[in-house]
Amino acid sequence: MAVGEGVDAGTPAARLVARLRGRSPLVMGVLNVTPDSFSDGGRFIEAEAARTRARAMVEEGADIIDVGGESTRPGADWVDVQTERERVIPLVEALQPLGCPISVDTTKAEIMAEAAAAGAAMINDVRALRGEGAAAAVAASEVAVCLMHMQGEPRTMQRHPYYVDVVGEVGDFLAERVGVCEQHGIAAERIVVDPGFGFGKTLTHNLELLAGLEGLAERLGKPVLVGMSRKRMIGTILGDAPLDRRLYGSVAAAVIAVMQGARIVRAHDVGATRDALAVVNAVDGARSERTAA
Ligand code: YH5
Repeated sequence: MAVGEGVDAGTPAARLVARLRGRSPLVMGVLNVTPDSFSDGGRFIEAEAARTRARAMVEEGADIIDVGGESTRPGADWVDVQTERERVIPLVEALQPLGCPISVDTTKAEIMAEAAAAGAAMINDVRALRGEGAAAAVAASEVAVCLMHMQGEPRTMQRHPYYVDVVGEVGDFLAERVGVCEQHGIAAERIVVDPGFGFGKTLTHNLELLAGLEGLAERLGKPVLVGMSRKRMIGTILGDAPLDRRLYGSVAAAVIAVMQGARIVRAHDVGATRDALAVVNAVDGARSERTAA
């Protein structure tokens, strides 16, 4: 094999896009780099803590690390470009030696371009590249992109979520965004879609989306990413369980999603999620053997 060939060849983005063509589920570990208002540790301590956490997630089997410097939780505040740049770009560079593809959770075109140049493999955009210049920034790079559905804006989206047919409307939106991306010259194989659990949705909407995920995946013909880990939908199902009591419910939701065709699970608890998905994947392997026989 010539130098530069083989499974490890190419840029992080090209290697991730190659894995998206496969069948096995991937775990995306959540790495939050928004400073919490209670610790005034300073930039260096924060960066060191983020690297330690990333290393631990890789050891637990993360296939992708999702770095987010712009909080998108319900009610969260807007972060300016310079603050987000300082939080995210040095970290993308510092995480390259881990050899794990890095995804950057951002809605800003400047951050997208700089993250791609710093070695990111994926842009994870909760606004599905609707921001000014975002689609062009992704098109000018070779990163994969996750297009997420959101109704409304993070600050207010949970006030009055409303749909006539949530699965149909989320599918229409994602199909339209896939079209826009392809018109910008983003190759079809680089695109991942996400129904956006909890982003402008009631518990009933989230459950309808999860129940209808297989149809959504078939309709869109793209790898589906899901993020339900520790979210309120899990807490509510469990009788208002606090964040630290949502692990088993989150893992169950991940299993249900992957059994219906989801390919990437965004999760805080990487080891637990990876083990659960290994079981789903083993059964899928046996099913393929039976249908091939
Ligand atoms: C997602 O679904 N979610 S950030 C509230 C929580 C717990 C977790 C109250 N970025 C997604 O993780 N990107 C986020 O408890 C995402 N898909 C994609 N692609 C929100 C989050 C969270 C919010």
